[in-house]
Amino acid sequence: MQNDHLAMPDRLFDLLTPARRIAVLTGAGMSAESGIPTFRGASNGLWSNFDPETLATANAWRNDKALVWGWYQWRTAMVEQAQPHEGHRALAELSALRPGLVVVTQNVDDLHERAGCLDVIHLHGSLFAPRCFACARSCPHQPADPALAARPALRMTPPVCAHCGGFIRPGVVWFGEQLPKASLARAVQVITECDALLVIGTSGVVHPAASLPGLARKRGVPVVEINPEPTALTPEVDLAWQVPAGQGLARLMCPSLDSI
Ligand code: BV8
Ligand code: ZN
Repeated sequence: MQNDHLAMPDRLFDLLTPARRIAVLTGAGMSAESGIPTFRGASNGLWSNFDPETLATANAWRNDKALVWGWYQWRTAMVEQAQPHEGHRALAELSALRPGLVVVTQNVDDLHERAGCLDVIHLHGSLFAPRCFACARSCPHQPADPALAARPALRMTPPVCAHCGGFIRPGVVWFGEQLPKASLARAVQVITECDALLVIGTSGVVHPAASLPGLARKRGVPVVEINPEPTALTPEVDLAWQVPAGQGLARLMCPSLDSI
């Protein structure tokens, strides 16, 4: 075994090379190397200063919309200043080699799209699709003030809907809310029909997303996890490559680009 801790497991090629319909399930760890805190990360996790139950729920919004809106403006400012990393770009390259590749993401950022991935399913919505809490009408995304990236707990009054005067909410799926039906249905279809599944940067604790890899697994489709830490999904995967997404995916795509 090479002493390079990033050494690609030999089996990875055997599992991926024959695949023509690759599906990729990503979580917050996929954006970590772009500087976006993960949800459950040790020190700088998004939840380290806040508890999901106090912020990412409709009740939190009803109780303190200024705190919730300020938290999402902080996150939006961070994402707007972030850049896709080599792992995002490697997935875009892989999608050019395997045109059927679909990214199913739990993330609400736009880094996959900015890296060039053309088919991205957002299971948990997007920071860039705000809508009215009262009448559900979408409203145009306004870029966040870049200065907000340094102010995670600033309270901010949300804008109001031009149509009904209700408050505008982030276009994300909160805990206790149903996932968008069409996105979930297509994600189930894509993962049910894929011939290889990459699971990247997710702790596998949030449902129903965490149950998606099982749909591939039970059909005997190779499931490969890329995550520096073991997760709730690790026991179920065929291969756990414990490396960061950016470094691992870049290694996967180069120099072996033409042999995938
Ligand atoms: C639903 C958008 C049902 C918002 C998110 C009570 C009532 C209703 C439902 C429930 C309930 N109790 C439990 C549930 C189910 C609940 C759930 O699963 N809760 C969990 C906490 C137990 N699910 C829901 O509520 C879902 N809805 O069930 O509705 C229903 C039915 C009928 C009628 C009404 C309702 C909705 C879930 C969606 C919640 N919204 N996000 C926002 O962003 O603010 S979830 C949030 O967690 C993010 O989307 C995030 O992506 C997601 C999952 O977390 P991960 O992505 O895995 O991130 P995490 O930090 O945990 O892990 C990071 C990983 O990356 C780690 O493994 C780390 O090792 C790794 N990593 C770190 N660095 C790197 C890396 N990997 C690679 N490279 C690196 N460099
Ligand atoms: Zn409205």
